[in-house]
Amino acid sequence: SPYKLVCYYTNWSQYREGNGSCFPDAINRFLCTHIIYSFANISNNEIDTWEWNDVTLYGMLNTLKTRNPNLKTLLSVGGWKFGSERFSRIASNAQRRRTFIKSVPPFLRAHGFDGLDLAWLYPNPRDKQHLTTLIKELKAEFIKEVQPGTEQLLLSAAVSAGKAAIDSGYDVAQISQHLDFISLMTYDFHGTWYQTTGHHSPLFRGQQDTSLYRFNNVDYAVGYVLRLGAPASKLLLGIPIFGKSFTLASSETQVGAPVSGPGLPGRFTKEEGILAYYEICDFLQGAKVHRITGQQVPYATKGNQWVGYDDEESVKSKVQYLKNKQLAGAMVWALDLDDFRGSFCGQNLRFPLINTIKEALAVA
Ligand SMILES: *[C@@H]1O[C@H](CO)[C@@H](O)[C@H](O)[C@H]1NC(C)=O
Ligand SMILES: *[C@@H]1O[C@H](CO)[C@@H](O)[C@H](O)[C@H]1NC(C)=O
Ligand SMILES: CC(=O)N[C@H]1CO[C@H](CO)[C@@H](O)[C@@H]1O
Repeated sequence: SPYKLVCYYTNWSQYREGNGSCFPDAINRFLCTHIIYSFANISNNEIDTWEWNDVTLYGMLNTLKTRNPNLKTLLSVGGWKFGSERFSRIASNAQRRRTFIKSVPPFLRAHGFDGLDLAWLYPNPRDKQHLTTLIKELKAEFIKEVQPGTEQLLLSAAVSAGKAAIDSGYDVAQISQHLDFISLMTYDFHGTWYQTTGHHSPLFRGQQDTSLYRFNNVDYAVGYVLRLGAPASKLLLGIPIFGKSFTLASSETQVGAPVSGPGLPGRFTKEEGILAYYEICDFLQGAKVHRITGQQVPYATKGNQWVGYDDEESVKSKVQYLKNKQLAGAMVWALDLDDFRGSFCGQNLRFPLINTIKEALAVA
């Protein structure tokens, strides 16, 4: 397939209980073209591990390449817990930036990674220029660092798909020039802050969406980032392997129904308002499934719980969409949220949802 399939793996999935626990050796080495390990820390302005056993896990991940030499692995730095402040401090100061940038290639090479992914969530207007400088200087360092017999390190970034966050944080045209690919996080468009049910990753604008919601869909975000100057050939469409759930406030269950808060935590992911795809497979037993007309995504309800998620049909629509737009491929968050054991979704197939994406990308 000419398309990229870039898959995140999260360092904390190892701690989920029982069959939710996911180590990198559970990953099928031919599933994705790129795997991104999230997240690394920065300490004393240098890239650093986060978990006590990260180095062991880096090793486990990178041995996947021994039987698939085409597989590329990247290390992602940042994330929500890391926050934005510390990135700001480093990126805004030439000395600190230099220290960070210098620390990256030896660290990646020592642990067998092929590149770096920046997960700065999220740069604000004061950071915009500094982010561009950071990316430009990282790329220059990667170019300088290449030795005969080694390939140039890859550089990518995860970018918000929210219009306001894009406007404040990113000089899209500038950063695109220096990045090998851009992962657009086209999900989390809807949450409890709206106090109503709604899908967090609809492909298109909904029929009832008022002006307030009109930017909150995949189609708008992709079109916007392309208009701002991101080349389609570098842009990846983010597909969530999770759903966002709500607790209903009344007997109403349609899109736009009032909610009293996030949905109940999943048995394994244990976080309110979010369910892994494999937890959704469980939830669907005895649930009512509906498709949202025009938005091409499903939601399911059971009792007072409501979840908007992606299934095989919706990911196929998204893949068709990205092909129509001639994008570079898909990014998925995250490997460990799919049915990686093949024991929850009833097909005895490991990674059913990501496999569906892979197969859809491969169809000519
Ligand atoms: C990450 O780095 C910061 C700054 O050095 C440090 O305070 C923090 O403990 C580190 N986090 C972990 C989990 O190692
Ligand atoms: C984990 O899944 C296997 C089937 O794949 C099942 O036999 C086993 O009981 C499950 N373990 C737990 C703790 O649920
Ligand atoms: C950056 C990040 O979120 N790292 C996580 C790695 O896993 C540990 C353990 O679960 C989390 O505490 C970290 O937050």
